[in-house]
Amino acid sequence: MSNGANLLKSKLKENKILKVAGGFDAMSAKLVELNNFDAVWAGSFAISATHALPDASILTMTEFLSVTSRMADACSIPIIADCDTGFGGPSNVSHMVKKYESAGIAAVSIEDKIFPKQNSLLESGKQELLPEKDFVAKILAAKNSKVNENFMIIARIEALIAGLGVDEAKKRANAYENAGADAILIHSKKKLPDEIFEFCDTWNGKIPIIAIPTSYPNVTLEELQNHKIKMVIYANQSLRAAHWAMTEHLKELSTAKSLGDVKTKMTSMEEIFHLQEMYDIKKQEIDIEENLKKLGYIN
Ligand code: SPV
Ligand code: MG
Repeated sequence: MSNGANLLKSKLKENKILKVAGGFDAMSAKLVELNNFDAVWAGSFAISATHALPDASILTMTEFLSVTSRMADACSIPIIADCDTGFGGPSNVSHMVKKYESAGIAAVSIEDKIFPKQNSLLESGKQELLPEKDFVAKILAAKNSKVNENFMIIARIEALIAGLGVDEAKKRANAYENAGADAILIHSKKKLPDEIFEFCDTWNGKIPIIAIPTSYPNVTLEELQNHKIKMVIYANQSLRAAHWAMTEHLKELSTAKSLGDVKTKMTSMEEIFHLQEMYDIKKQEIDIEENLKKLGYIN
């Protein structure tokens, strides 16, 4: 079964915090792998942005899966898919888990908001939670539909995002762990990690806790680890860095008299050839030619 899921499970047993960075296509996922991260986050914000569409449940499951499975094809490290609210009710979640697992994705994250959801960090966004029972039903459906025990169902709690406080977050974490979730992703939009730390220090669950420190970027890995966080996801920084680099380049190029005038930094074609394994094609061609010679088709 899926190697990514087995690999992620064994990494979670190591005595360290796992570092996960966002990817939004096969190339960015490969770059996450080449820079020694433990896994890739296929985030709905970044993937929606590459379609120039809002992160608001606009893309379909098939569209997200198509991008995410190309990321899995390109990488040996696990891919963790952000599946928003699970694309519908328990039956949709069940279908989604089957499709994502068979595409070689290691884990899916589903969040306890109402479909259609809006990005959690959107200023004055709509952040309405699903009743606990309805989200538990989705976890049960997800759990029943996976084949490999190691394929992870991550339950993402949005109680802090919705302003409902740490007690509601802990109540939901208990319910989701009891329902069979393999990890809890606790999200916050506060500028400091205080409520995340309070949750981690006072919740007595056994499954790993995951955090996305976009809104509290000054927190250190050591602090996260000291508060029992097992995985940190740098969800959207690679997308934003790519957007910035392209914008800077295109600004300069748009007024340049020649390409030679453009001074923005860019990767050489040679490096891209390596990333896309162009030289393997050359090796294959040599191999085929030798075999054609052996078979007497060419001298
Ligand atoms: C994403 O990266 O799509 C996430 C994290 O879900 S956040 O944008 O903070 O909601
Ligand atoms: Mg998302």
